[in-house]
Amino acid sequence: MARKKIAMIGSGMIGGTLAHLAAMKELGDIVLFDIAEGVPQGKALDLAQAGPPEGFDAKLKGANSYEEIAGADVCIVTAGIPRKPGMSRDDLLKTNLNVMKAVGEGIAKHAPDAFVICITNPLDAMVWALREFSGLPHQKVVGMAGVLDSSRFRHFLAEEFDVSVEDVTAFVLGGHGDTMVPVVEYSTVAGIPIPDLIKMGWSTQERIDAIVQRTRSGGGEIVGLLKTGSAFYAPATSAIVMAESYLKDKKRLLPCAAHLTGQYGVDNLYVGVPIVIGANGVEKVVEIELNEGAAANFQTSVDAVKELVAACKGIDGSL
Ligand code: TXD
Repeated sequence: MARKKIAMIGSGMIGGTLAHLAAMKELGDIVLFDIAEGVPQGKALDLAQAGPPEGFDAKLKGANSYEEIAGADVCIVTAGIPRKPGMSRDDLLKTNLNVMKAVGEGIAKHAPDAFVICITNPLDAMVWALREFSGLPHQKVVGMAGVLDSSRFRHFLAEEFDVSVEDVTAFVLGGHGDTMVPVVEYSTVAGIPIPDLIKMGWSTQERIDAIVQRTRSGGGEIVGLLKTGSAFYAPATSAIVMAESYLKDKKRLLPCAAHLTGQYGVDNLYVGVPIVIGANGVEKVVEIELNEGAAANFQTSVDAVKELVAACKGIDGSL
């Protein structure tokens, strides 16, 4: 069986980490693409030299031309500028929208059969725009945010309950950002829902509320600490989980920004919902029942995404 080809569009902090993880997991041969000259080539060479001690076989190549991504099975897009301290995700809109245009056209021309995972912020608007610019089928273009947001939630919950992260499942819906909706009722420790754990005295509503709040501003907390740039280890790992589910047809049920066509009462918008990712891309959008509070929060989140998409249309008349 020939090796798969994975293209990282953007070879910055997340792009480099993605390449490292993909190589370590032997998901395929890797192309690191960037507009910065030397950076993708340098990272590719450095990572290739990590192969012998680790024992992975993967070809790594750096590129400044889209021709090099030809025939990629998966493209993971991080191209753009990251959020700086004090900068909101929405400030990034204009610059990154232009980047999505170039990337969308490059993928359409050279890797039209790829499964595309967008990471660039503001995520829900960028993945929508990337899909529009690329013209790829909607089920082949998704955004990564929910896996990361739910990982943050799981981490905080595992710490709170002093149990393994493996046994904590968590659900986060909605847009990436301050309007994300962590669903406490669907979050569990080994199947025991959090509200039951509160009744059992494992935690209190106040402490869980604080964890929810910390999850919502999880990205900002890291930006504030790093001062130059944003989180990259957990975002890269989260996107690799999605890529792996596609490449291995694992059919994992993951919260991702997916194109909705009426589900949750939303039409033609990318919002974070549970989906099944398999060999066909998005194979199912899972519509779970939301309680009143979660439904209201979800709506706020949808409205925020709608606003961003409207702003994109205002900036680029072709959208
Ligand atoms: O959950 C999530 N979705 C996110 C999103 C979590 C964390 C960070 N998130 C966003 O990912 C962040 O706000 C950024 O928009 C992206 C990428 O973050 P990263 O930390 O990797 O940013 P870097 O290190 O600045 O890398 C971006 C690279 C950099 O090397 C630029 O030279 C390159 O993108 N770049 C381009 N590459 C190709 N084509 C174009 N046009 C281009 N413009 C910049």
